[in-house]
Amino acid sequence: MEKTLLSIEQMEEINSLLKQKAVEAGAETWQDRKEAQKVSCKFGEEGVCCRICSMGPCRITPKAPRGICGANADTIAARNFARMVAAGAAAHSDHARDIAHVLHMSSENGSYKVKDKDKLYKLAGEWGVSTEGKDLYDVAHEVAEVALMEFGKPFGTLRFLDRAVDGRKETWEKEKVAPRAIDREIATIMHSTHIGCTAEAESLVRMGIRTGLSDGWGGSMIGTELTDILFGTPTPTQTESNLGVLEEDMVNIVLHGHDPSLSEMIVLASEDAELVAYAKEKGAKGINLAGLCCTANEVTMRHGVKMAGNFLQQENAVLTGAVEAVIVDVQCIFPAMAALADCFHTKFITTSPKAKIPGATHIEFDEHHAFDSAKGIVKEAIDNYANRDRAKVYIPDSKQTAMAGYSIEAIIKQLDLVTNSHVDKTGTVKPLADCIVSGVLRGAVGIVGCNNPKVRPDYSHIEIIKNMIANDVIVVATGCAAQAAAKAGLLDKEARNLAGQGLRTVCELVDIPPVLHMGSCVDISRIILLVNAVAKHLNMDIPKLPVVGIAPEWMSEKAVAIGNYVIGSGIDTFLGVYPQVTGSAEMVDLLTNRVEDIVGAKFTVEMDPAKLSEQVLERIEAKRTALGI
Ligand code: BF8
Ligand code: SF4
Repeated sequence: MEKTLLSIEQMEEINSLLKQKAVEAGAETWQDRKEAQKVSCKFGEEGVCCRICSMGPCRITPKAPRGICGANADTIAARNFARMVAAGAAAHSDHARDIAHVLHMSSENGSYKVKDKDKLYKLAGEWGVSTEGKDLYDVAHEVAEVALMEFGKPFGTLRFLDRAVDGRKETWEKEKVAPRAIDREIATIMHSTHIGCTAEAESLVRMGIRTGLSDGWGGSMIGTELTDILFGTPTPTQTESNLGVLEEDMVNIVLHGHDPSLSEMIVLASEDAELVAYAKEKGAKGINLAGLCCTANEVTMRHGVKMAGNFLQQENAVLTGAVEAVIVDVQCIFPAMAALADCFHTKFITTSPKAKIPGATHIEFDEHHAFDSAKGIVKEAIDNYANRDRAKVYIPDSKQTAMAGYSIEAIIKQLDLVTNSHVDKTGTVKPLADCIVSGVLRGAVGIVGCNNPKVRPDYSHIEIIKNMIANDVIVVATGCAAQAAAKAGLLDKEARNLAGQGLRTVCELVDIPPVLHMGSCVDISRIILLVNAVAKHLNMDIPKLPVVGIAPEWMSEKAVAIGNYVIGSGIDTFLGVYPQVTGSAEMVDLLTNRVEDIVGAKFTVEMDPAKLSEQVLERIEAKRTALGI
């Protein structure tokens, strides 16, 4: 037990040692910049600064309660919030669009192939794409085309809404928040928040939910499905986590970003015999890949690639002095990484025209020659091995074993271990639903999202997770929250010893850890579908279930889009960091109260992880009481 768990204090001690390395190297890190940004702008913090037109910027104060056009605090905060949703949905969905294009270019002899044929054919069936007598790749291309149409189709609502439990569909229709085409929802927000359009906070909140849903039940869901089709549906995989996964005597490559169409090819290239031999020629024992942020989640789920860490760990990876290349694509990449890499031998390689960063080495990834392109990038890293300055190397002695890769399919397979096939159908969520109804599990929470220096990084994730499992609440995690859990050892099966008796028994019977790694942030669509499956099984709408979403350290616009689709899906969502709307009493009331009348769920904000945990447990028990279970 001792060896698998790492305390927050131990993590912080490692961070301080690495910070010391930064000082020695004359390198700046996020802690320095946070210090320099100490006095944050109150107007920005409260969401009441508007710079939507060039008559402004206008800032709301008691003496100036309206901008030049007359917009008040409610309008301004609501517009700013809605634009965050639009940007977040755009990021997730544009990632998904790229994956759809990759599926469209997949072929028998190309770099990209179909790995999960069953999933492709299932989706083809769901979308009415005929498969009979057709070549596998013709089906793949047609499915990709249908997916691409979801972004801009002129009529109707998103296809995946059909998957939802009846209560959700009815609510979305009644409240007019059923998303139409994904791009359309994003464009509508940009239009409606232009000067002189919507001034009413409630309608902006509704638009935010609809656009959020276009991400959760659109872009993100398409991203997850098509990624599984191309690269395989994740299965439980053992891996290791934290900076101790870097190797002294190997070429260390850190993969950072989000899009598996790059990272999958880098994984293949790093296993290429010719390149491994080349690395050996250069004096290394081989090539060692490690992931950061959501890319880590993607490649660990499908290949067991080790995880170097989460969002606020990205600079630490370079500070080890042992990384030959950080290869990035899109999202959550500090622009500061370029200057930081310059203080070491590390090559910071950008690959996407959507995320160019000054000071980086830009090698554009060519998806049409994906494998060769990836090989070229990996070769850059190998060539850099000779430049490593051994005197600067410090690889912390910390790595925890972790289980990752719990797709819904994988979870159901584990649940089948306790399904009596003489009585019940296998391949369903019934055992999970039974455990919740009987009270063996009090409920389930999804813990997701980023790191944020506004709170003690990783501490909130870890404390809340521990509190949940100790109280027999099973946890599913994605994104940087999952990485925090991994670093602390909470994704190890042994962590079941920290669980309450009910959860521990379930974990033993079903052979799972108490915290299930379900993937990247795009894969929150998996969590939504799992909850939806339980709701369908129990024949009730999602808001009734003792299920809660928590984003203890969220920071990105993507997280705002996610929050909106999680509440839109009927799941109460607890945030550990305040959204920038507090300058508007109406927005606070809408998000933490009135929105419940619209979609059956609302936000709660609490920065203290102990108090937040208590409130979550109370909410779960209140839902149980209401159900009479
Ligand atoms: O999409 S949890 S810091 S890495 S935004 Fe970014 Fe936040 Fe991490 Fe993945 Ni998600
Ligand atoms: Fe000011 Fe209105 Fe322009 Fe915003 S839209 S900057 S509140 S004038």
